[in-house]
Amino acid sequence: MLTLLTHGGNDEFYSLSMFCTKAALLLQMSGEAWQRQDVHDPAELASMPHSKLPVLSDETGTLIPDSEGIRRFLEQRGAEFDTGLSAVQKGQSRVLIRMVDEGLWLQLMCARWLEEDGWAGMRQTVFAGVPEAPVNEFRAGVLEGLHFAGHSRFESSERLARLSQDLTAIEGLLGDQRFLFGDAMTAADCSAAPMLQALARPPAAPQVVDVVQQHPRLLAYISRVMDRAALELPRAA
Ligand SMILES: N[C@@H](CCC(=O)N[C@@H](CS)C(=O)NCC(=O)O)C(=O)O
Repeated sequence: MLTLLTHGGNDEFYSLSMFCTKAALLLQMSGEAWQRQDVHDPAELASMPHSKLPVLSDETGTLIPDSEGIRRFLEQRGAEFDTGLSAVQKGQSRVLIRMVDEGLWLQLMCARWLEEDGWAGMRQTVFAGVPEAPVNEFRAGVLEGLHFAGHSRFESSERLARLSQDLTAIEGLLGDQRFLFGDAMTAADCSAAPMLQALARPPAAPQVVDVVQQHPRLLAYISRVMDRAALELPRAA
């Protein structure tokens, strides 16, 4: 059986990491037998390839890092995530996935780690009970990364304006459809729904949550994907 190593969740999130939730959705769509195991020990996290989660452990104990690495691994075993999509739609899906995983992800990092009220929420959830010094040191590293990427150099209002543009674009692609490419879930939904959900509720900063709340069609879409996932996805062993 495959084991997905994940960050923990709570009542609001299957996992506080949207990439772990993405990998769980991909595994569920693949039809493979799998279980979830949460990693709580920082030393165990540090020992993972890339020192990040999600990581998939296969039947031989081989570790496959990164949600896109996990997707590729599942496809190599026969899974199809974009059944029925044309070549153009497959191209659109790839563009969308990169935009979500790499563009909206930076927005989420700013919303949770940079904005002070987002960070206060992180201290009460993800880092509840964790001593101040190592958490602050880790945050400083994240903020350095956001400075290098450039996102933290913008005014908050500029970040919010760009977020609004991106959400409007995704809402336009979704239109009246149930999922991003029609009536059935595809790989793009596995990326988009968890990321949008993470932006739509704390610990994302309130001003970011407010921007997402202005997109009721996206909110309905998030529920469509994630409410079913909450019922179907395995809980941590
Ligand atoms: N590109 C990776 C990103 C995974 C990722 O950023 N994981 C974060 C949590 S959302 C993590 O484990 N961070 C731990 C660390 O940086 O120490 C994917 O798609 O899986």
